Amino acid sequence: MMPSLTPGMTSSRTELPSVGDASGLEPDPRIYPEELQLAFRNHSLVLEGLRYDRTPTGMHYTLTHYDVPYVDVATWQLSVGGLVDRSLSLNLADLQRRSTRTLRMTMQCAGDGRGLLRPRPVAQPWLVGAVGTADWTGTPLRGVLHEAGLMSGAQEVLFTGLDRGIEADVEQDYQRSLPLGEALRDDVLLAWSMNDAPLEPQHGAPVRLLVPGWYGMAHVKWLRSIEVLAEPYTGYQNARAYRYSQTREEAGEPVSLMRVRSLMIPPGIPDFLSRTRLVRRGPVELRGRAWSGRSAIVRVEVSTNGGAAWHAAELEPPSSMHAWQSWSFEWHATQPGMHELCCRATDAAGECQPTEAYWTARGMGNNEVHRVQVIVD
Ligand SMILES: Nc1nc2c(c(=O)[nH]1)N[C@H]1C(S)=C(S)[C@@H](COP(=O)(O)O)O[C@H]1N2
Ligand SMILES: [Mo]
Repeated sequence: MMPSLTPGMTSSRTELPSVGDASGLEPDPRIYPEELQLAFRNHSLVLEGLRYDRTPTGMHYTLTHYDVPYVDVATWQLSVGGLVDRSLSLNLADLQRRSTRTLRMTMQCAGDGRGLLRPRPVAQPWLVGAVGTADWTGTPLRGVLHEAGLMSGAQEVLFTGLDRGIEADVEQDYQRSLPLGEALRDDVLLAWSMNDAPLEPQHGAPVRLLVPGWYGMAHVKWLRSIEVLAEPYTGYQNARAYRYSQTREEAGEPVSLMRVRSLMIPPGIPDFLSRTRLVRRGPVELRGRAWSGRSAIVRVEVSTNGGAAWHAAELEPPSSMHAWQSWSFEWHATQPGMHELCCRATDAAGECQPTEAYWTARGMGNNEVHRVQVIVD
């Protein structure tokens, strides 16, 4: 049941080891060593980190499909080409001379919650917390595209990173495209700074794309080229990986804007291994964050009995249009014993987090209610 990584299997692509069966789904809740290896490389936000409106950089989640590339800023260049009047080649100083903008933005990986699914899609086994909020500084992409001059027939913009690897037997650069209309939004940035400091290597240094509202996969790190296309891009990350589908073969809908979500800061103190919480009898302040890339959050509710009854939480306005909102709820913990605390948010479009997992074959967009086990002492 537990295949191990096979050392030295590098001679031919057909010999790359695979985990689980061909469907990529695993009914056994125990994770494979290969998933654990990914989990160490790609860490989530510790839930107590939800206390900070702006996530300290080292606490911000990170997700890298292949390797973090080593980039020499002194020689780094960003090329802009394709359906443009003039191709550009820009270095970091060229970008930083342009108009700059800073925005506070919440970003979440589309795969967050994948590890909670049954059966489980075998990939990065996020539980909860592949999310963070940072102040990002950069220059609007729109200005750069206009300087290059868009030719008629331009439809999409393709972003390529400096990282390369193999997924589903396809050797590839990490690439994602955006529809032209999204790429021209004035809040889509070429960003070189996170939380008032130069980007750290794992977050895409020297320059990454930022697309507020979209799940993480759109925010291409270690940018090396921007290419304007006449047709929708059909590469792996757009056409196959980030899809909502019931089987891995089915095309399904593309993953784009973040679905409504909320998380709770676990109250009390944790048991080291299980993370079950211990709280004292009496008033307990429950707090957390809620966000949606689709529309504003209008309501957050809390349940203290596993979702049998829901109560409205206090909701604070966001510190910025693209940032999560803080919520709080005073719980009177009177009954000793085990309790399951839950939170769920509803957005202005009427979307509410489901009680059951949102299951897709690639484990995208699972926004089920967040549950925290607590023992009242
Ligand atoms: N070049 C490149 N960009 C990338 C990725 C990647 O693997 N390579 N991962 C994407 C995914 S899936 C996510 S969730 C975010 C994570 O950004 P972070 O590591 O800065 O939190 O980066 C996105 N941009
Ligand atoms: Mo992601």
